[in-house]
Amino acid sequence: MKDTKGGEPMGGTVRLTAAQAMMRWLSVQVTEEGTRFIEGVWAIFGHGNVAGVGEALHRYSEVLPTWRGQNEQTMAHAAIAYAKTKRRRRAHAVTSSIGPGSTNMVTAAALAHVNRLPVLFICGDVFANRRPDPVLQQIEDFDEGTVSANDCFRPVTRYFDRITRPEHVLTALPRALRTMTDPVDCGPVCLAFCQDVQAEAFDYPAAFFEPRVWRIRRPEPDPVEVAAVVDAIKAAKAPVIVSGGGVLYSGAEELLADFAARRNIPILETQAGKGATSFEHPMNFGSPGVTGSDCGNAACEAADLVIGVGTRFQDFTTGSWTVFANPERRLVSINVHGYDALKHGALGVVGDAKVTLEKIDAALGQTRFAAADARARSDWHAAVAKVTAAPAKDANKLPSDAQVIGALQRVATEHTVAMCAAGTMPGALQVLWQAAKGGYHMEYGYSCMGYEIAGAMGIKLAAPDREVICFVGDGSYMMANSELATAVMRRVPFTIVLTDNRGYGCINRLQQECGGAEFNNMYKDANVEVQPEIDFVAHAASMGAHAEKAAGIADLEAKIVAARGRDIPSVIVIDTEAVSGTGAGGHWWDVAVPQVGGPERLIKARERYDANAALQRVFN
Ligand SMILES: Cc1ncc(C[n+]2csc(CCOP(=O)(O)OP(=O)(O)O)c2C)c(N)n1
Ligand SMILES: [Mg+2]
Repeated sequence: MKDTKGGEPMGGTVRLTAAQAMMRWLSVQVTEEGTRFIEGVWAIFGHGNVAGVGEALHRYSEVLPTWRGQNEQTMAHAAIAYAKTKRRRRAHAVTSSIGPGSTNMVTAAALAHVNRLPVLFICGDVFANRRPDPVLQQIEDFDEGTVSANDCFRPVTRYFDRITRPEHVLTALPRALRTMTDPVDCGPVCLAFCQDVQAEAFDYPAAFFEPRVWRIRRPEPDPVEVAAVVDAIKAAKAPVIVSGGGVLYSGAEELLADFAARRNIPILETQAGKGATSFEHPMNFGSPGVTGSDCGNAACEAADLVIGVGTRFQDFTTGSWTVFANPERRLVSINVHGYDALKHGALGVVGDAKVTLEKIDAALGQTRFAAADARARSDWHAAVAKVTAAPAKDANKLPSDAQVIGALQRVATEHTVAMCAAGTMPGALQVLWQAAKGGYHMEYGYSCMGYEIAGAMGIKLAAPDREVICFVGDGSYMMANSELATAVMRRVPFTIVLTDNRGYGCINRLQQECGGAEFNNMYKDANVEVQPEIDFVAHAASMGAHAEKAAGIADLEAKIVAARGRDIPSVIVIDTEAVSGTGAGGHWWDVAVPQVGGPERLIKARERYDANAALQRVFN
């Protein structure tokens, strides 16, 4: 029965194509604040989505905007950075044609999966009716008729569905939104949308298109688990808190800062958690592990209780499980997912970080620990000041990455966000960057080269009032830079600091630490006929960005400040040296060194490796 009121079908059914139904439905899924959960859709069209999804996006463009990018992977990076900046409360969709457009996004899906961030992949798929088989870009599996290129998304999405009938939209879409708005399961969703089905009509129930509010719930912890953790904290003498991304997603920043201050518990921030507590907070001891601060790692080594809050305990955080070295130490993990809460033999509490901390706090009474080592903390700040200080005026050598960070530090405000993903800078920033609250965005779950520029655009779209500083190495820039053109077109301003050290500096250092010869990382050690002279300024300028080269650290500072007035991205290229790395802090990282073979440096490296590996403690 068709029931119309004021021209709009009500109560009965609405005849739409499956793609039209999808876009219409997405346009009315809202957050508690009343904004669309899926703000809009990044799109590159091909035969697998132009006629179905493309037509539908055009039809609903007033209520669900479409944005054109340059590469499916980097469009998805922008989407992911947007969702991370919005603390998973809003997201973007990305649509691709079938085949290469889709598989271009598999890396981005993995990135979102590791980082537990919501993004909706709407991938064109082969014909459900199989009439034109094999359609252009169909991979054809010899053994399985239902396999398509989109099956690559299965291990890297939290929900995967293939829409092979128009009515599948009725079940697939609510499941997709459920996954993206669930704090426990939150992650990427792939809806593989058969291209013929996109265009097929169906009589959808009109009620399906009623607006729906998606509230992010706060799971309460089990009281017995809370009590066990409270007992463990009361029994401890020297606890530390490892503060991860979950603190930000649950909005537990203030509570955690206050909890730590009242009870004298040092906070160590992971890459995902950095910036939850301002660096000025007296209990902020920097970072733990491989890219840890000296005072932070000293606190970790002495700790008899490690309290993880919203952390996955990845190897950088734990120094591959060597940094929490006290033989008496126990591990507590507060996490919204049991998978993380029970890792490595931890005493776990499954629950929202904020609610769980509130309950632990209430039950702890007056528990307060001996004053943390304020001297170690101030010594650390002095060490940071030393490596980040501006070079002497007459210094006739290239600046280090640490000095580049120092330049930003001196001109930064409370609005500045430093962002990065791969290379030397993530470690250097975690150790050295003194972040104001909310002033840090690092993709270090997947550490994906090429996230940086598109990611910076995504941050700026989510937080227009922030000054976004994107650190990118020459290697990452070469891997993916083309969303710079998108940012120019869309007038999304941010500042890129491109550190050109002529190669993969961080991996070159790692190679040597592992006893290897310098090989295939820096251009000087690569199999090339001529050494490249890549003009990054000209390259970035060709896409319409404001681009210039900084003559040195003082000039870099001036250029960062000058960029603030522009409405387009600014790219500041600076030549840097590749030897120093982070320059301070640090801890062992498990990267396996060959067990047999020479030369001497390799044998020595393996001896060091064995000695460190013997210190690993992988179970509580
Ligand atoms: C997609 C991808 N490929 C490879 C790596 C491994 N990797 C990590 S950092 C790096 C080199 C980065 O070079 P650059 O951006 O120039 O930074 P630098 O260390 O020289 O400052 C490589 C190859 C990665 N993280 N991501
Ligand atoms: Mg480099």
